[in-house]
Amino acid sequence: MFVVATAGHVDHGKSTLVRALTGMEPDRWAEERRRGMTIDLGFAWTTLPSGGTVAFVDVPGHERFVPNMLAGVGPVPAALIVVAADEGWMPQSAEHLAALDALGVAYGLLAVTRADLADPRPATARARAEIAETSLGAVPAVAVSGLTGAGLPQLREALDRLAAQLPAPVVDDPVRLWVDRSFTVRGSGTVVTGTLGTGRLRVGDELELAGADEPVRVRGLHSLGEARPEAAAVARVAVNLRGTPRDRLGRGDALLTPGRFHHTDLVDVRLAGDPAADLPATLTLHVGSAAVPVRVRPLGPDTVRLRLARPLPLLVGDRALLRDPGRHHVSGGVRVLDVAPPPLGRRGAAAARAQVLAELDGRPDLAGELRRRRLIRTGALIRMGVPVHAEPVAGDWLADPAHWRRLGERLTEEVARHAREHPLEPGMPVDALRQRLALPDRVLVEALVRPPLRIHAGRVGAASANALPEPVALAVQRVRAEYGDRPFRAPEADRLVDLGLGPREIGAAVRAGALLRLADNVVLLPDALDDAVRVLAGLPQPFTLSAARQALDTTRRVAVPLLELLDRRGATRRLPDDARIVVT
Ligand SMILES: Nc1nc2c(ncn2[C@@H]2O[C@H](COP(=O)(O)OP(=O)(O)OP(=O)(O)O)[C@@H](O)[C@H]2O)c(=O)[nH]1
Ligand SMILES: [Mg+2]
Repeated sequence: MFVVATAGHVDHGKSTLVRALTGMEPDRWAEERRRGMTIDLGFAWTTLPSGGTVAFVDVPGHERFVPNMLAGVGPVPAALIVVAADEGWMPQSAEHLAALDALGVAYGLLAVTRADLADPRPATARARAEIAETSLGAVPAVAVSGLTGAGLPQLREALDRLAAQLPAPVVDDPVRLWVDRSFTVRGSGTVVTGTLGTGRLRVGDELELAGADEPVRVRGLHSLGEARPEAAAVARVAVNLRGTPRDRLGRGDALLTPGRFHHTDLVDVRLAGDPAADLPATLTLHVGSAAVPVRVRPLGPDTVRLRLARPLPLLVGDRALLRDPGRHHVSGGVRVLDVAPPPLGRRGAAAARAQVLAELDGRPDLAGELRRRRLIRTGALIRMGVPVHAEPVAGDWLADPAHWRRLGERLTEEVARHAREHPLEPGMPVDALRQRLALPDRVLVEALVRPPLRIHAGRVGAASANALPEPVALAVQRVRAEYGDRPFRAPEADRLVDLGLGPREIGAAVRAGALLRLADNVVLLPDALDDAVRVLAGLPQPFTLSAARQALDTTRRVAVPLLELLDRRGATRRLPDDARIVVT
C-alpha cells in the first residue's frame, strides 16, 4: 500500500480530488460537510492502474487547522500538493510546503485543481518553483478538475509512478504507530488508527503505550476497511485494543514495539531553518501525530535543547518540526541528536555541550555513544535507536574500550592501596571497589578483576596464598603439617595461641579460605567438610552424633558444630530423634 497525504490552501479542492479519485467521502463530520470545509483528517483509498492501492490522508487547508494537518502528514512519506488554478499560490500553500520540507518529505506530486475555472499554467509554474526549493525537489505536475474529471487518469498514472519510486519500507524495524484517531466500537471497545510507517503488526501482539504500566494487546486489526491477521508497513491500520479504556489514548500517542523506544522529555536537536538565536523561548514540536509545547534553550548556532511538556518516544535521527502557533510560522525542521542528553549544571557546560553536538549528525553511532556515555546498558542504547553490534563487558553492560582499560588500571591501584592500608584483610570488598570506582553495578567490578587478582568471599585480592600476611600464612602451614593426617581434630585454644592465631589472624585466614571456623576457637582445615561428608556417607544411615564422632575420630567440641554446619549447608539432615542422614 502507498500512503499519501494531501497538502494545500483552504478550498483549493483537496477533498474534492480525493473524493473524485476514490469515490469515498474524506470529510467524515457532518459539520465539515455543512461548512464545506475539512476540519480534521480524512481517510480514503482506491486501486491504481497498476493494481496497487493508494490510501489518502486528506488534511484541512484552513489556517486554524494546521496542527491537524501536521498530525496527518507527520508519519506519511509522500505528499499530494494541491493548488487551485484560479487562486494560485496562497499562505497555507506556503505553510504546508514549509512543513513538508521541515519533515524532509522527499516524494511528492503537484495537482493543479479547478483547471476548469482558469488556465492552470501560471499556478503550476509558481508552485513547481516553490516546491523545487524544498526537500521535494522537482515534482511532476498534473492539471485536473474535480468537477469535470479532466486530468484524473493522468493523475492516477502519476500516483502509480510516484508509488514505484518510494523506498521499500523496513518491515523488520520496530513499530511506532502514531495514533491519529481513537474511538470506541460497540462490542469491540477502543480502536485507534494511524499510518504504519515501519514494522509489522499482528493480532495478538503486545505493544507498549507510554504511561501505561501494562502492555496493551492487539485484539483485532483492520486495514482498508477489512479485518486482517497482520499488516506490514506501509499501511493505514485500525487497531482494536479491547480492554484499554478509550480515554487512555488519543492523537499524538504511539503504540510501540516493547523495549525499543526511549520516552524522553529532553532532547538535543539540530535545526534546519531559523537560527537558534532567533527562536522564541517556547514553540510547539510536531513529530508523528504528536504536538507538544517545548521550551527552547539555544546551545550552538544551529543546535538547541528542547524540554518537552510531556515525554515522547523519540529516537536518535528522528525528524520533527518546530512551529510557532502564534505567528503561523514553521520555524523549521529538527533532527534529533540525543534523546538522553546530560544535564547542564556546571558553568560552561552549555558551551561544551554545543561543541559535542557540533560533531553529531543524527546518524546513530555506537562508538561515539560509548565514548560519550562510557558505560551503558545494551537495552538503553537500543531504546535510543542505536543499533548494538558489540559484546557487553559484563551482564548487559557496554563500555567504551579506553574507559574500560582505565577502570581496570584503577581497580588494581585501589586493591593495592587497600592492601597497604589493611594488611590483615584478604583483599578489598567488591562493594567498596564498586563505590570507589563509581560503578553502577557490581558485575562490572567482577568483570574487571583479572589474574593475579581474584574474587574470594566477596573480596578482591591477590590470587596466591601470599595474600595472607606472612605470620598468618606460616601458622596455617603449621596447622596443616600437624593436623593434615587427622583432619577432624581442631587445635586446642592454647595451641592456637602458641601458633600466634588470635581472633584477628583466624579471621584473616578464614576470609582467605585457608581455615574453616566452626565456632570460636574451633578451626579446621578447609577440605575437612568434604572429607567429613564422605566418611559419614559410609556409616549406616541414619547415624547418631556419637557414631559420627567416632567415625570422624574427633571430640564433641568439633563434632557438634561440624554437624550443625553440614546441616546448614544441606549436606546432612537432622531427623526428629536427633539422628542424621547424609543427603545425597
Ligand atoms: N469548479 C471546480 N470547483 C472545485 C474543484 N475542486 C473543488 N472545487 C470546489 O472548491 C470548493 C472547495 O473544495 P474542497 O475540496 O472542499 O477544498 P479543500 O481543499 O478540501 O478545502 P479544505 O479541506 O477546507 O482545505 C468546493 O466548493 C468544491 O466544489 C474543481 O476542480 N473545479
Ligand atoms: Mg478538504
